Amino acid sequence: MSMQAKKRADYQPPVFTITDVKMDVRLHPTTTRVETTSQVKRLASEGNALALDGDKIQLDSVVINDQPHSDYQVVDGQLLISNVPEQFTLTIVNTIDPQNNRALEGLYLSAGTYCTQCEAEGFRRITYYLDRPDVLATFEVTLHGDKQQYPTLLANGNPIARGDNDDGTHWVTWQDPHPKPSYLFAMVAGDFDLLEDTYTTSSGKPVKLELYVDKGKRERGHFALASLKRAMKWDEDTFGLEYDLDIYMIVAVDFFNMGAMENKGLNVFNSKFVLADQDSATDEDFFNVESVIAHEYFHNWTGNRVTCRDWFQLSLKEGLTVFRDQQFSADMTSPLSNRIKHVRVMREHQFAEDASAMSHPIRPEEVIEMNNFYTVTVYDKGAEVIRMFHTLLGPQGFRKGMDEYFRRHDGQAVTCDDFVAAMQTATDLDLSHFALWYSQSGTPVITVSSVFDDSTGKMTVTLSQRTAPTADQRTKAALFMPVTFDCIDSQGNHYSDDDGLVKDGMVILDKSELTLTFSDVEEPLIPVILGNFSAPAKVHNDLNAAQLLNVFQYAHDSFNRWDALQSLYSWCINCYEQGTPEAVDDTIWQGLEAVLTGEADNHELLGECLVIPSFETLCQTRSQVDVAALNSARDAFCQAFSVRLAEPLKAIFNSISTSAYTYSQQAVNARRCRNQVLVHLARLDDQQGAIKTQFAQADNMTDTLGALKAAQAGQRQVFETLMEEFEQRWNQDPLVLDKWFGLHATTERDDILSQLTLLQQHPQFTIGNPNRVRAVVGSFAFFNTAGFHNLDGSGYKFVTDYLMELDKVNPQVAARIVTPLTQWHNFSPAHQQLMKTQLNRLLGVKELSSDLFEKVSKSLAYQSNSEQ
Ligand code: B3K
Ligand code: ZN
Repeated sequence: MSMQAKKRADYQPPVFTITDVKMDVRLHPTTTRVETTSQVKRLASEGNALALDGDKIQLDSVVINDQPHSDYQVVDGQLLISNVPEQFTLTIVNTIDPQNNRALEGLYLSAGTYCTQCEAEGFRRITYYLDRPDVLATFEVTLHGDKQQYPTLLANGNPIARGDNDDGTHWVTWQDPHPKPSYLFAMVAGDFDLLEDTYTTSSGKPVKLELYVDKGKRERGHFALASLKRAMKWDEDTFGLEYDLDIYMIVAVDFFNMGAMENKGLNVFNSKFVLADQDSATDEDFFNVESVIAHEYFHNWTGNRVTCRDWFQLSLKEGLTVFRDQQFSADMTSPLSNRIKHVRVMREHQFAEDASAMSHPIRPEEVIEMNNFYTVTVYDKGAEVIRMFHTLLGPQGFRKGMDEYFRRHDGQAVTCDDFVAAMQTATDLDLSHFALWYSQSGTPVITVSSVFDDSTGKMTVTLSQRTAPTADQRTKAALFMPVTFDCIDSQGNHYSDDDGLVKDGMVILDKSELTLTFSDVEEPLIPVILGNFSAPAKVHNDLNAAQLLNVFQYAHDSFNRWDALQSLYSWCINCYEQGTPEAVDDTIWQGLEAVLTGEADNHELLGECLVIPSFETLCQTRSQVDVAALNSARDAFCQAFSVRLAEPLKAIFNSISTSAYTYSQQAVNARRCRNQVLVHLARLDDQQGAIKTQFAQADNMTDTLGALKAAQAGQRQVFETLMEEFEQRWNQDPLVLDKWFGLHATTERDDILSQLTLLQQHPQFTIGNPNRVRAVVGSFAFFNTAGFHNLDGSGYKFVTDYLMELDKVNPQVAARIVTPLTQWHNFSPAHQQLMKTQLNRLLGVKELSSDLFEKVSKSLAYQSNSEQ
């Protein structure tokens, strides 16, 4: 494990490459034997030795061209083999220990299933190899395992042979004809329920679809399989992309560090993103299953066929694939709620990352631990950048650019620059300035200022942009941004600018400042910008409450309408924070009442508009946050919201019927809206009955959980009772129980730490399972505002103590959960001090992982930067 940063600028092409690999793997819990035979070829003259990556493996022998070779040494985790020919066959035998692999990287054995996770650098835990994405080889893998315990033996590609051995084991040989980097390698062995289907591609090729789930979970797999078929069809229709093997397999496992992995032909999934039925999964779970299934499938082209040259280019595949899955989900469900979902992720998490010590461009410049860079910046901001290409080029231009990208680079390992160059062929627009999005970190702020001259009837609106310095980069330049622009008056009339700079509702902001002029204006107009969140920016647009309500009423863009209410809520909460709640006067409450009554039947928009901005989102427009003050201001506003709007809220609640469950967009919108209303109603004393009734009568998990969340927000007594009932019902179902763990961990109560300790003693809890750990400790650190930020420092200490344990087991997950601590700079000095104390404790840990080391040390270094 190296604590040394690698730099993007230091990329060197490989000195050797490997073209074909044959592996023979004999599974054993603690001593799995791996024999790897590779065809190795020298590409460049420098250096004599072949340097192979390896980690936590025991080397048994090295053979070159059938001759034992002893001229090698292991230095800093690398196997250096000297005196090798220009081209040769290399056979390495080594042993690994899957059972004690609790980091869940490489080959591991958990809950009776063997599986692998190789991205980013996990293959080196299986054998010594050129473990870098620009070395592409074909693989043939023979897997041996006990026939009774592991009737299913899988690897990438197509099965070509199988047989039984005399000792009760059996074997299967798999061949993947597509050259691939080692990070896409996968093996699975276990005893599963299998769901099968076929899909015929648009050119008429049949593909076998196989979904492997835990025994007894078969019925929960149908939705995932149907989602896969929808994704396959969509990619053909939208991008002309077909699947390229005879078989596509998905395996769901319970122990997994993240969502899923796009291994060629053999995706491995966290069971959370496969298993779904109406009893056990919420609408959101269904949505996530479909979107992750699609995401991994789409990687087959954007990631696998065209892969990354080096890990700094990660956004090449991730940003693009997230954008593709977002477009798919929008087409399958609804564009508006999807867009709002993306924006919430950006505002709650990505903006916070950009403002933290971990700030990095979507194409990072410097990395210590690659696993730390699977971030909201690389993924979600990366997808926003791809979306801007789509906006600027239009759907047809974008498709043309994508076609060119595949034409040029199919089968290659390439860079983000290559992607931009392919897109450039599809547009007259010069994309060189736009490409700054790849190298500049930080969130641009667009400030809108307007001047109205009563005497001339002229109005000017100036848009200016500025990106503040970030931890990783001091100087910033103006970005190239497509900015949606609309201008309205208090009656809802829309205006065009004199010079026609706004074209089709869009203006390009590519300088630090841009001014638009409007003539024949009778009152100050209201500029409405960044419709559909057309660029990943913050907006300062100083509109008052009446103007925000006008925007809600008249703006063309639904996202702008939703956003106007978000700004209004934020403004109201600010009044409560400042001790002037009366500034939220009757006209505002009447305006909000009009929103509720006017949109009562528009469940989609209303369901979103009834969500008060989260604490995390509010933090992004504030600095040095006094946590208790902001949290109680938010609570007080929510309380007032429930009381002042009780009647229209009740009317909406009663108007939405709860008919038998279906997963259709209309039904999802209705449930979301009704459950959101219930959260507000829960704050009223007389609404216990509604919650209990819903809990008792629900025929689906969405409404059950809706009742629990409402009770958590406003009826603690009821909450406790219902939670007990829920636990009894779902005690044996860990995936469902995670929801229960999460609800307990996010409940704000004085004895929360002893509650957390109890949760950790629950028979279903284990530190070895990332889903459990995230549900309990992750939920607490990320979302229990009062508990985590308690000014006695106990929340920070609790999380830190836990991370010290977790880091020894699973550093990747530990490094995720440390994130809220590293964002100390958002909070008031008293919090900062307490958080930094805990970060310092972590830094003092002997043998801290590179994962935690990178995040903690950067975070503490940021301290000295900002104090300079
Ligand atoms: N490519 C994987 C993520 C791998 C994470 C490695 N720490 C899943 C995805 O983005 O589809
Ligand atoms: Zn991905």
